[in-house]
Amino acid sequence: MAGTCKIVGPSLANMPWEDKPAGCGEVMWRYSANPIIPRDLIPFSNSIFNSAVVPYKNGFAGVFRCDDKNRQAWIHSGTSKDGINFEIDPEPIKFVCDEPEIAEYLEAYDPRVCWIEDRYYVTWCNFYHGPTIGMGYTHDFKTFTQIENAFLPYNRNGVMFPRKIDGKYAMVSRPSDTGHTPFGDIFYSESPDLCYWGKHRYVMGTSIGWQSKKIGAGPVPIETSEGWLLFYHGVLNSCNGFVYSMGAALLDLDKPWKVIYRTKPYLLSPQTLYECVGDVPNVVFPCAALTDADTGRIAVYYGCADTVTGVAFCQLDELMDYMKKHSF
Ligand code: BMA
Repeated sequence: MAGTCKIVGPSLANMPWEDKPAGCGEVMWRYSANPIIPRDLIPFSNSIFNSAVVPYKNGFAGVFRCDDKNRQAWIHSGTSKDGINFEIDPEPIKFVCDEPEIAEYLEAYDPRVCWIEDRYYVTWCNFYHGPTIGMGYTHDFKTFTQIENAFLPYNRNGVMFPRKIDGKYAMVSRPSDTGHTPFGDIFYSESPDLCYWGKHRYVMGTSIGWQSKKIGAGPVPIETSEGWLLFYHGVLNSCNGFVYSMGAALLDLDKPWKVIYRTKPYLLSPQTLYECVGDVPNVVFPCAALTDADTGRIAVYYGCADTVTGVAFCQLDELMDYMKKHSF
């Protein structure tokens, strides 16, 4: 059961969950039947990976990155009764948008979904003369409305906070470049209206080892009694290419650009066959988390080797203890 640090949010008794296997000494453990979404779940997909899942009605819904057999990236809507078995719309999301200037797009990838007040906001890596943060919202995962891109190109990994902070919408993002971006730090920005973003603050940058090349925010930050829990990806530039792993940081509740803890070791790195072998080998890329406030249970959805989707679990108390012992 939950201990001293509490998740601030609703209970989620029906969340997909498995207890830690006997003998597992890690803070995070994988779902036993990973990957949960195969690359070919819909007819024209090459791969289904960096995707976002949220609680919806009595089950779950989400926005999924599906690269097609032209090898173009699109985002698709989907639903699930149990958070493990998904039905994904074979057609990409077509946003309703009254601004033709931004409505045409070449690709869309790495979605995050965030419930704020009365709707689900979607952020994704959009193309507007280079990668930037696309934004839209839905009430029902059927009709999606596109609003203004949050930032100028080049930017990736735009992740909203699930409530206003100091009266403003809040987002973390990772300014980047046109290509595979051999650098990258996380910044915080705020907006009064989801159109104009500013008051940019530096949150954290690269560090040693697994997070030495670039970092980027993962799932929507989880509000806890001790701070915002942010899972993020970190990249190592090995002699065989980039290696993407997952860590976590705890950010100040009122000033989220202030980092309280940050894991020095990774929490999950590519070690299984489906994480090490695929279209882009050695990638663990978290994009969503489900939480149960009653028990402190957390399920993280992550892309595996840019090919399939997996789930890993942890317990808030155990993670907090670990972060306190293994932070910079
Ligand atoms: C990043 C993004 C992700 C991808 C990762 C590993 O730059 O493009 O979509 O999962 O690279 O290839």
